[in-house]
Amino acid sequence: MSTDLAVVHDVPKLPPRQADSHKGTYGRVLVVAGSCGMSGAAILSGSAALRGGAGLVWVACPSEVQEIVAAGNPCYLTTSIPHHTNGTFSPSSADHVAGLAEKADVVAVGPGLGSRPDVAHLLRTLLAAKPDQPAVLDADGITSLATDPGAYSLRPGRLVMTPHPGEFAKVLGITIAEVQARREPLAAEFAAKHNVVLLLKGHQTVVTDGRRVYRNPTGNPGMATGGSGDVLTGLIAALIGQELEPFDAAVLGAWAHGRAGDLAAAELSQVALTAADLLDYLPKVFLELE
Ligand code: NPW
Ligand code: AMP
Ligand code: MG
Repeated sequence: MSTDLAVVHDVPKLPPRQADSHKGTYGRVLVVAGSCGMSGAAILSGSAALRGGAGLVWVACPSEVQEIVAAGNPCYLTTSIPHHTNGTFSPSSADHVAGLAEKADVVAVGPGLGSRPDVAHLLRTLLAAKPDQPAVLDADGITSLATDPGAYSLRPGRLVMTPHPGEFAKVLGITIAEVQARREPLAAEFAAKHNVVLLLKGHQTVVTDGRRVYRNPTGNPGMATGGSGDVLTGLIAALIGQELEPFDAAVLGAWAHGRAGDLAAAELSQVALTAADLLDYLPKVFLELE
């Protein structure tokens, strides 16, 4: 199947900002992320959406971590998701999140949420509520739904999924070695089957919609550090909020994320690189793109 894919070489650009514009012009992003112990994932994704140029970012996180997440960045808004005392979500939590998504242009869902049946229910409710709204699904958002794969098809043509090989292996029910041996054909088959954009992370990240494929040349092993992927999730959502189509946003997001990692590694070393550094180097990447 991969031989039939059109290879994309050009990285799309964001449209230039117009003088007569305001924050509503650049997209309202809702990030649904975080949990006790993984509040950092929500902070990184929300901050990346801001660094990616989103006009307004809301981070919806479990109420028990809202204060921590709010303290992580003064530039996004936070909103809490009600939950049981053990951290799990009820059906009304799911309806609450679907209601929050009503006013967003794009949602970014999954980092640090936990991989559990109640998360799967919350995500199915959210994805089913607004099928035309673009969404980025990552991390626990992807693995929670492995038992409900029909949910991946709930936003035809509007969903970007960003698994690492371990997450994709769980979704497909195969080993990580099997994923790595056939990265491109497996990604393309999945993308075509569910009508999603599939971004398979790692050395030479692959982005495909089942018809086209982009092989990302940027990035380095310094990015193999906790939270790197959470940054990518928010970044891609921000690019979609600025009117890029999901495939184009995934391509530009993968390229810019890797480029930020390369610029950061050149000054800070691959060894010392952290996910927060990716946020700090994204501005240099956007300057290069202007
Ligand atoms: P192994 O065993 O290491 O070789 P998980 P996670 C494999 C949140 N985070 N190539 C890996 O393989 C995330 O958002 C929160 C090959 C292992 O088997 C998630 O919600 C942070 N294999 C949650 O934590 C910072 C690869 O996948 C498995 C691979 C769990 O996410 C950290 C691990 O996957 C984190 O982002 C590759 N390139 N990459 C925070 N500060 O709040 C991974 N694997 O169990 O889903 O663990 O990726 O850490
Ligand atoms: P995650 O595992 O979800 O935190 O995502 C890790 C991010 O860092 C992905 O965007 C990967 O493509 C990137 N990354 C990790 N290791 C490498 C590597 N060896 N070369 C290039 N990019 C990498
Ligand atoms: Mg991740």
